Amino acid sequence: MQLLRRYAASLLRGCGGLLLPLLLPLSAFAQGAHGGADGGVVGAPRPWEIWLQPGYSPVKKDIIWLNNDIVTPIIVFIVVLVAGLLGWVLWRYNEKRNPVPSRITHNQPLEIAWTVIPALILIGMAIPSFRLVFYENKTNHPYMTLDVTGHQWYWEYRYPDQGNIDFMSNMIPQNKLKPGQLRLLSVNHPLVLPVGKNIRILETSGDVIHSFFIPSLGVQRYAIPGQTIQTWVRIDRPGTFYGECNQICGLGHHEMPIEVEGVPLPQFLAWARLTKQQLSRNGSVPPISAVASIGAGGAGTSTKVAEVTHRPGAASGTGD
Ligand SMILES: [Cu+2]
Repeated sequence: MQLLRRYAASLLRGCGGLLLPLLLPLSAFAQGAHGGADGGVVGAPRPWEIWLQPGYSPVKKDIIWLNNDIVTPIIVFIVVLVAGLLGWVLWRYNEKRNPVPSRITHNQPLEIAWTVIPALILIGMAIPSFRLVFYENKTNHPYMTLDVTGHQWYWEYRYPDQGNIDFMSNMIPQNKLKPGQLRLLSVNHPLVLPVGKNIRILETSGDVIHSFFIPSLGVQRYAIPGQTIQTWVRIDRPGTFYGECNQICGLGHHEMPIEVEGVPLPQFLAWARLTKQQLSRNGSVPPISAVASIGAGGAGTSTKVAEVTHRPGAASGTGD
C-alpha cells in the first residue's frame, strides 16, 4: 500500500504537476465530509455531485485514490496532449503554411514509441486496479457475517452470528416520507452494522440478478440466484449510508434502496439482542434508536449516535 501511495505521489509529481491546481479543487469538493444535520456522517448523493461520494471504508478510500490520483491525471494528461498535438498540426501543417507536404509514410521509432508508451501506461493503471479488485473481494478476518438476499423488489438481511436474525427491508413510498427521510433511499428497516469491524457479506438472490451497491462504503457486488458471492466492508465512523440495487431487475428496480446504520459495537449488539427478542415475540424489528443510549465511547459518543440514528418513523412501522 505504502509502495502504491509513493508510486501515486511520484506519478503526480512527474506528469501531473501542471494538472494539480486543476484537480485539487475538484478532489477537495468531492472528499469534503457530508455531515448530517445532527453531527453524524451521511453517505448519500448530493444535487450536482459530479465526483465520487466521500468514502467511509478502507475500500472506498482506495477507490477514490485510484480514480482521483491515478486514472484522472492520466486521462487529463492524454486529452491535453492529444488536443495540443492536433491544434499544432492544424496550425503548422495547413495548406497555406505547408504547401508542399512531406511524402514520408513511416517512422519506425515513432511507431514503436506510440505503441509501447500506451502499453506501459495501461500496465501502470492495471497493477493498482487488480490489487484493488482483490482487496474488495474478501476479508480474511471477519468479525461477523451478513447474508444479503435480493428479491423483487426488496432486500432481505440475515445475521447468522447474532442468532439468525432475519428481516426484510422495504423502501418507504414517497407519500409516506417523514422529515429527514430521503426519497427513493430511506427504508422501513435499515441494515444495522457495527463500525470498526470487518464484516463479511455473502450475497445471493431469490429470483433475478440484483446488485448490492453502497457508494460511500465501496460495496458493489451482484446478487445472483443459485450463487453466493462474497465481499466485505469496514465502516470507519458512525453514520447513515445509502445505496441501491444497481442492476436492472424489473419493474420495481428503483424500489430496493439500501440504508445502512453504522453504530458502535455495544449499540449494535444491544440492538441485535432486542431484535431477536422482538422478532420471536411479535415479528417486529426495532429501530436503532430503541437502543440509542448504549455507546462505545462514553456519553458524548452515544448521545451523538442517538441523535444521528433517530429519525422519526425511520424504522417504525410500515411493516414488511
Ligand atoms: Cu434489484
